[in-house]
Amino acid sequence: SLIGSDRVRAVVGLGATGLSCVRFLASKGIEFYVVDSRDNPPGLEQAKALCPERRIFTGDLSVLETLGVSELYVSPGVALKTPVLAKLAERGVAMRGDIDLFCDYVDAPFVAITGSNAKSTVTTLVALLLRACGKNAKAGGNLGLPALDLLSPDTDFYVLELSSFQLETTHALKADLACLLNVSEDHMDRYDDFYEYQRVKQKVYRGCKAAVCNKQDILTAPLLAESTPVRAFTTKSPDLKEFGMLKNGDGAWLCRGVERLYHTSQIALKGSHNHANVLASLAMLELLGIDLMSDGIAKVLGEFCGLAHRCETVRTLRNVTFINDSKGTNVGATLAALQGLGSLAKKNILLIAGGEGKGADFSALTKPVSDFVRIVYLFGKDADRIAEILPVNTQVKRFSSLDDIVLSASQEAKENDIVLFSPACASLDMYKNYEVRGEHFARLVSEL
Ligand code: UMA
Ligand code: ADP
Repeated sequence: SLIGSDRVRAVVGLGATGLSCVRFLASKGIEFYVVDSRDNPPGLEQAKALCPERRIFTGDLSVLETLGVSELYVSPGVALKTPVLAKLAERGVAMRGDIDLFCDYVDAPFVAITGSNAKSTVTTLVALLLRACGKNAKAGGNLGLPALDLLSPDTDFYVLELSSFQLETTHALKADLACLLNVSEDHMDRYDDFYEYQRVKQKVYRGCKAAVCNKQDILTAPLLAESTPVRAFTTKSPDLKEFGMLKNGDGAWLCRGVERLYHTSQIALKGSHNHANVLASLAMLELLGIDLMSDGIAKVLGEFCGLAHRCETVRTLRNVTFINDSKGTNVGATLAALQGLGSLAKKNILLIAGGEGKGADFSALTKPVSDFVRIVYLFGKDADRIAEILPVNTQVKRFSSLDDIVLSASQEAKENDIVLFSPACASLDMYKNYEVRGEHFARLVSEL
């Protein structure tokens, strides 16, 4: 029925997502147009090999108004509020995305993971844990490999990281297991207000068969039929059936109810925010019917120390630890880094922040900065906006480049200090992406 000739389809955007849609539709023998607002989008040459050139339009989206389209596959980087798209939606044109298309065709169980932060870490960890238990698990989505490119026979589980942009264009997700990790402000340049963003994040639960939510974040609570199994995780002591932590000695036990599963000393990921991530992953595995105490799981937990640019220790020099958290592109991530690594007694963090703030409200940082940070170094487009919310007794230094900041921080750091690069902002004002920014920081630190 998807090959009906009554439907006129167009792929909007020719980046990673658009190309995956092009490949997929072409492989099914379905005809489509391709439109991108850029003159020379990244996927143009590859698209030309799969779609007649007369059906490809670049440089402007308004051509869509003349093509008689009924169904669009809109890339996540293109806002549905773009005037041409808004106008077409009003006329009844379906605004779909690659994930919607994935859901039409997927024939193995899939896990959908979203949240303002920790998506990539948890998606990767869940896939690693499933593989350690002998399952053929494929991970992708916002993580990098587009969802449609994952589809292949013999897959036991698909593990998808979904962004709010992808959820906007997904109408019938119906995941076998859905998880909303946390909700804090992000991408406020794409949403009218925080409520709109929250509503989009909640779409991950739509029609799901089982769910995992964060007990410490009410905005993640799902509204589901009583019969749908739900597991909650918390970094505090858990109730029956919940996943949580019980303090023990220098660390704590990760528990299911009162049952002790793993001690924090057995877990390579550090920081309480990362313990929350492990608990969320274990809760998901349980709902997928996996034995949580297998050797494979213990091995992965003992080895996986996180992805690059996420609270990654890049060097310890004269007893000063330099941490690259360039993926801290919003307030929630920097908050977690400060709470996860900070110590009230020591107040030993030198925080480097700034960049493109995406219209965020930075005020949630006032308290943790006051609690854990001795000096704040600011740079980038929204440095002034961050400066406004800093506590009056905090030393603040402003620089135009990261080079000068790293030099200054290395001179001012004392033994046992942590120099934390967690910008709370996107990188796009000064860098190609967060990775290039993080590599710049790591290089500067290595040259000290
Ligand atoms: N663009 C145009 N005109 C167009 C189409 C796109 O100017 O017609 C611009 C967009 O505004 C954006 C850029 O092109 O600046 C890329 O957008 P895209 O939709 O083509 O992106 P893809 O290459 O398809 O990559 C997307 C995700 N990107 C975004 O959501 C912006 C990737 O997540 C994801 O890995 C990939 O699909 C595969 O699923 C990246 C990301 O930054 C890592 N995600 C955001 C985040 O994590 O915060 C949501
Ligand atoms: P996402 O894919 O959602 O951006 P990542 O795993 O890439 O998530 O991590 C993004 C940022 O969030 C990093 O700065 C990381 O240190 C931080 N982070 C990791 N776990 C958590 C958590 N549980 N709560 C808040 N922030 C977190």
